[in-house]
Amino acid sequence: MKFFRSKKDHQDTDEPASKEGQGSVYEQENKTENVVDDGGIKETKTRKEGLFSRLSKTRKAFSEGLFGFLERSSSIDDDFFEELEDQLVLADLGADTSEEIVIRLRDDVRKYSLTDSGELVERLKAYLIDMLSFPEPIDFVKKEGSPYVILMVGVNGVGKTTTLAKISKHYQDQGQSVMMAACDTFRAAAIEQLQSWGEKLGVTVVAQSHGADAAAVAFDAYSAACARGMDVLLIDTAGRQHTHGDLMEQLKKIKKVLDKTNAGIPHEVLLTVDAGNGQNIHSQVESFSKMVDVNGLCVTKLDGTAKGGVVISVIRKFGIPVRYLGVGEKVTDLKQFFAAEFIDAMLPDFSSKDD
Ligand SMILES: Nc1nc2c(ncn2[C@@H]2O[C@H](COP(=O)(O)OP(=O)(O)OP(=O)(O)O)[C@@H](O)[C@H]2O)c(=O)[nH]1
Ligand SMILES: [Mg+2]
Repeated sequence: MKFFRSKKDHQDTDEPASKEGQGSVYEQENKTENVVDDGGIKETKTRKEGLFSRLSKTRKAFSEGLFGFLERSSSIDDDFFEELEDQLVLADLGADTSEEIVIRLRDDVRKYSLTDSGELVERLKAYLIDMLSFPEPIDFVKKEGSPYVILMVGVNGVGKTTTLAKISKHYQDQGQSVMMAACDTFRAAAIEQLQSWGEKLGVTVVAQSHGADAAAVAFDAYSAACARGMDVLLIDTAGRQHTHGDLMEQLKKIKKVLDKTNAGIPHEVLLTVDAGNGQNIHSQVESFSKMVDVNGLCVTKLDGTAKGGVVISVIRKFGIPVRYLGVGEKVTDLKQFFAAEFIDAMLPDFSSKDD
């Protein structure tokens, strides 16, 4: 029998693999309807409109090498696993995660005498979903007497301000009142950029002048948000290189001032990272976490050609959940992160041709 000549019909599995509990919100929000025939490829309506279609370039970058390799392979031996590991590293999964996955797959092949390429990919998907699964995200917690405060941090140009605007829209769509704080007092025109988003979204922006103390702006904004009984306060901050000590200290000060005002705020410190930065993201997560206890990640620019595997390696290494994915420049181009949906969008069903 030739290896990797699957007779299984993997095309029937358009529904993403999901883990009980983890995928339930995703499944509820993405009930599939209308099957659309798109050039011979059957896609559900959900897939066409959702993350699957937005990640088309990333999916290609992520899975093309891997699938090409599986198609070329004719047997499972040590060389096969070695190259499989290389392919996972090339897909930006990082060396440790790739090694861990290959160890698990090796075990499976031995234990279950696997010879089916489709089954191997399904197992790979299940392991990835397992690695990425966190308890369902708490999307919004109404805090007694305090708005829900989110501090946006990250290096320059990764998409912090745009993501902040997208998150504002996300909460507004749920009927929450939102206020913004312009704590990027460093970059010219940053305040105006946030004010412009505020105008578009009908959100009040608390700002001082260029060069003002960012922590003082955060304090003012928090006081104003409390006084007006706002549900959510989103704080924009200046982009800073994680290696820049003074700027990182400034970020710490913003957090300290907020925490003094009301212990436990900000409720979320969201580090925005650009998927295109690949494994560099690891050092960003490390440095920002040390300074401000990052408890969530936003991964932007996944609509581009980034491989996206870094999402997997970062979660694996730091145990910090990814909360949002940026899939374009528009205010609606934001997706909440669900492991099963993400893996489904990154790894299409694999089926090999019959002889
Ligand atoms: N394609 C794409 N572009 C994005 C995404 N998110 C942000 N951008 C673009 O990235 C550029 C920088 O976005 P900003 O939101 O200003 O980034 P920032 O991190 O606030 O930048 P600084 O404040 O200068 O550090 C803009 O052109 C955005 O439109 C995304 O998910 N996809
Ligand atoms: Mg900005």
